Amino acid sequence: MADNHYKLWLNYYPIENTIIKNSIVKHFNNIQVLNNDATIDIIKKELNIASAGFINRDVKFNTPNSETGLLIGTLDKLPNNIAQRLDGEFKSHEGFAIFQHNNTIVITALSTVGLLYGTYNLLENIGANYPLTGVKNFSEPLIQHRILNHWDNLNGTVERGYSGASIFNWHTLPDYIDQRYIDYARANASIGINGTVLTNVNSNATILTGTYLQKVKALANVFRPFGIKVYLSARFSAPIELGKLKTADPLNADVQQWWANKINEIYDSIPDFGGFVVKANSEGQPGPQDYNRTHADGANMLAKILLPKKGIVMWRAFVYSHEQNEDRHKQAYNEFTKLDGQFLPNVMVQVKNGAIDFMPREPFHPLFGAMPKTPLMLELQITQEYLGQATTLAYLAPMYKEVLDSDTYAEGKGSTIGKLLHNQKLNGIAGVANIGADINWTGHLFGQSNWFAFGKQSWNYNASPKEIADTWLKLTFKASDNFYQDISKIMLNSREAVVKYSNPLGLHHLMGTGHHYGPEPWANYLPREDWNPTYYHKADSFDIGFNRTKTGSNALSQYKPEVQQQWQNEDSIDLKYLLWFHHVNWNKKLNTGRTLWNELCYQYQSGCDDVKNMITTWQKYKNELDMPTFNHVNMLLNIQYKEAVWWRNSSTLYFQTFSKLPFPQFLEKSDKTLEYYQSLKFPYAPGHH
Ligand code: BDP
Repeated sequence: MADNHYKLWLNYYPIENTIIKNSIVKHFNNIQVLNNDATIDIIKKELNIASAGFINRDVKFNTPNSETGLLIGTLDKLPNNIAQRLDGEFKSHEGFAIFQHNNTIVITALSTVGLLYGTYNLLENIGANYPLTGVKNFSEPLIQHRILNHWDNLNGTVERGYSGASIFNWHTLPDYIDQRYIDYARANASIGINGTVLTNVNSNATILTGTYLQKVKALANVFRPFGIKVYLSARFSAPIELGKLKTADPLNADVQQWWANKINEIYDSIPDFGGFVVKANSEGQPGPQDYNRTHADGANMLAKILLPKKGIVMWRAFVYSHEQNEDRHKQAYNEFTKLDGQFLPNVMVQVKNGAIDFMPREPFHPLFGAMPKTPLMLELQITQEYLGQATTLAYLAPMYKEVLDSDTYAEGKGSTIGKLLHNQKLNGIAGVANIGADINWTGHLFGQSNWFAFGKQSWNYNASPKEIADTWLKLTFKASDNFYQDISKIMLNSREAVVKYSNPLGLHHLMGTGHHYGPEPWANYLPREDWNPTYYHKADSFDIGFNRTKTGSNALSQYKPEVQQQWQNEDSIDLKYLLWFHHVNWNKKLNTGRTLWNELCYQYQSGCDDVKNMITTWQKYKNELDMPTFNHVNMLLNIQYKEAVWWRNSSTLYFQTFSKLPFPQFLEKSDKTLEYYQSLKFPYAPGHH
């Protein structure tokens, strides 16, 4: 049967294993639910949908004279003898426990949202074919705020979105509640996402008008029972644009009053409104520095009003200074570390994983571990702005894990970013969404796995990318074990393949300017020097790479000494960061046995070979999949291969104009010239804004 994959990972495919099937029949035959609210209604509905899919039957609640198969209730409602087992265990109202008591499976939590998470967890395990006997699971989120950031505009476009228009239809809201909103909330709740910023960080003040707030309220009402709060991006100059004030100076009394009134108005409609994300004084956005105030002044002005309402401010650290001769890597750190300790307790400074901008690979952002008195929020990108967008299969869980496991040494060895976040009193992880109105939500079917992984990893930063991939595959495709194993391998290697054929050895920001899609390492025509690829690779006839050590920009000094030690020496640095920190001679012999030039060529080639292997592997399963699904991925992989070759050929030809060295034997030669590639005027240019 053709599958359009609208259902994401919530397929609830029929269970074929008879033992598992019988046990589900038994447990679903008498379900007792001890609470009652809108979230419980969702739980019941979900159980019905799942049961229809898994065993083609309705679930039965409160069947008389029959043993309870599934007992769902908050801890305070459970019979004492069962509740005792968990006394004092829960630290979070979102955590859940699933266990067997005699013949009954029990799902419990402190809140009904916890029960919802528990229910989804049980259904996921059934979907992934894990047996129910002896089920035991206790899970609590390690991070409080697990938030999607939509870069969605009010006109329906999505900045850096590659999967169709925005799912939020501001035109028909609040009267029209699209089924999509409900399905979106289901999907998010099923993976533990508990917040959503509806609007682009490049914000439009219109969202804060009364008319639009009614639309936001309608969405908040849909999302609330799923445990999802809504947030908005706040345009700093809104008091001028909407309030007709002459200034947006955060220390001005009228400005403060305007925001206080506005925030009251929001909470009147949405009593559990989450708060604001703010992009200020960055890429032309207005902000407190327009009035000679600091980021802390700006953030605190909003935070002070939000504090009694339990709202938060997520103040972005993605800024660059006007000092263009300062390495861009250093700018956010320089701006923000001096403000440590000045932010109100309900402010998080939202920091991208790396110091430049969501490159396929970056060393971790030096702000992590450098602001001990300020809660930081990690910002990851789910949409593949710099990773081939929606034509590329790049499973990002390994990248997220690499970031979360990065050791900052802030409090000695083992101060990983995941742990640092967890230890903050207030913490969160944001993911820039890859969701759009395409029927399968994410354009590339495998984009769904990144949304899924983001939820799982922001709940538990220790979660294994492999396990997440394996589960996602089983929930997404009905196929053989061989398929799951092979495709899981493809997924786990896929992001590395993109790194190799586009930004190998620590090179970065080599993409076409504007569209951020294909290669344009030669571009040097943008008004800000640090927007140009040539600024980043610094290739010349002797060397290539950005010297960020003491003898260069010394961005390295922003890291703790132990980290500096790992990266300061071009002989011992992990090759994946080599050209991020060092300007290295083309002929330097690396520990791979190859010279830098040959290694560079090798990486480009190896990335292309990986994509070829992905195609071969995918094609092995042609007969196991429905045709549209097979073709969708097959065609995209073939596009990806062309792109990989485009990156390889144009980059190696271009860098050869500096190295003047011959291509090694193993490099597949280009049948086109560098001039040809340079003359391409962004032939694909998707998502160009
Ligand atoms: C860059 C994007 C741009 C965003 C900006 C941001 O190209 O569209 O507005 O990040 O995060 O990566 O603010």
